[in-house]
Amino acid sequence: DDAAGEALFEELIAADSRIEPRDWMPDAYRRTLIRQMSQHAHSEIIGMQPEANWISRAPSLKRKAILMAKVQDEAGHGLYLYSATQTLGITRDEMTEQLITGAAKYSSIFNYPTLSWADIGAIGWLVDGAAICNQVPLCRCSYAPYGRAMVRICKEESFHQRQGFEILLTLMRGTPEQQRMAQDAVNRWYWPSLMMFGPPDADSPNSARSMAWKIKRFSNDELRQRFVGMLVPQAEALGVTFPDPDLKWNDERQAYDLGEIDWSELQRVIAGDGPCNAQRLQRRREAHEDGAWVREAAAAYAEKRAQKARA
Ligand code: FAQ
Repeated sequence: DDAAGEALFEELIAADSRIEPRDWMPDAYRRTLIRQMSQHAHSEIIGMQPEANWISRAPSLKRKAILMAKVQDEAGHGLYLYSATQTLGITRDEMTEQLITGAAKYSSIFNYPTLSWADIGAIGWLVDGAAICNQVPLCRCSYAPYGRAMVRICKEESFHQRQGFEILLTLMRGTPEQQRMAQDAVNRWYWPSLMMFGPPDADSPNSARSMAWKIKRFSNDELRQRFVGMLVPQAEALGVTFPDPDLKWNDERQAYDLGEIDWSELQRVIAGDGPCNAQRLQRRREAHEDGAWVREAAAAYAEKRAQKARA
């Protein structure tokens, strides 16, 4: 019954153990996981678009092959995450509907344009870097299917991040124009990558409960801080700077002080008013419509097989 289920749930959470799909769980726990995991899946799928924009213009065959593999990895991440989310009792069709009608969120970061080849480097380094910082703790998420999906996803993201770093390193060792291109991409992606961690803790309505349930292991600000700490030495190695004159080491806190983040920009982009929101959703809707014949053919084939089995 519910009382026994709830007691077991609390016990498993307190013991840092895992909740499996068939275990009893509070409705709000289920809802918050469906929310976060489906948004995460949508982010992976929408996140294919800014990078796909450069597949046909990659500077060499090798770069093109690597970029195609990366974009395919993102599709794979989206698919595992949709499958993991389905274990909570929502269908793939429902999730797709929420995405293409604009009812569901996806990460703000994928609403920015990719203006030059250097953006592919900056995305790998900064966006995949932020994704790793946020997702490594999710490998220990209390909901087991999410944690398990994250293990493989994080391994692939680490490769993506090194790939981005290496693109920027190559540009920074190139001509002055290539160096300017790399610096310009870093200037444009730096602040949006910090916004990927979500609003500041004081304005994060979901954090306290998600941390108590051990879905999130660290707060938005803690992870953002950890990310900047990781980036600074890498930026020095690359020879790029960040567009934050107030960024400096604070000896007392043993952490970097950051300049003011423009939170109104994050709110605008989440609300649908970023540079590419309309284009991203439009493309996703077209892809869904273009795939209608595949879904119809698969359904017809399944029906035919079922009929044969009955006969
Ligand atoms: N964008 O109360 P909180 C990738 C929403 S990485 C849009 O703090 P929470 C890899 C939030 O949903 C990107 N919305 O919420 C890749 C909530 O709205 P709701 C995906 C945002 O959940 C790389 C409201 O604001 N990663 O795809 C954002 O506790 C390269 C209040 O916020 C994940 O999804 C934002 N930046 O913490 C792919 C990781 N920030 O739902 C391709 C999993 C906040 O109540 C290429 N997710 N919101 O209507 C998480 O860790 C969490 O959901 C947070 C937000 C940290 C994003």
